[in-house]
Amino acid sequence: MDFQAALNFLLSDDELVLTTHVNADGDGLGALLGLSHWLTRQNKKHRIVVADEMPDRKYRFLPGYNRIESVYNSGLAIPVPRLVVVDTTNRASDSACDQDAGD
Ligand SMILES: [Mn+2]
Repeated sequence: MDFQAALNFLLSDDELVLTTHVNADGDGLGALLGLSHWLTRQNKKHRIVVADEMPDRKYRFLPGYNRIESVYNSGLAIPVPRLVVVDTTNRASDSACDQDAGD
């Protein structure tokens, strides 16, 4: 996906769900929250979701940490019109989106 295609994807009218790999670490959370900050400035509706119970509280100083939602063991099926997975070299099935794997 080239830059313009990525920009078009991010700025579409659909709500975005942002996530990262399990055991979210500083680079994953930083990428999530940095993207979230930019999307907020674009008035772009989005959610930040992780598969972990919650990210390590040592990262709670990061702006936007309180906006992170957990789907850990919730069985929660959230609508995902558009998904952005950051900081992963693995398949998306290793991230929060595997909660609905097979659907
Ligand atoms: Mn990472």
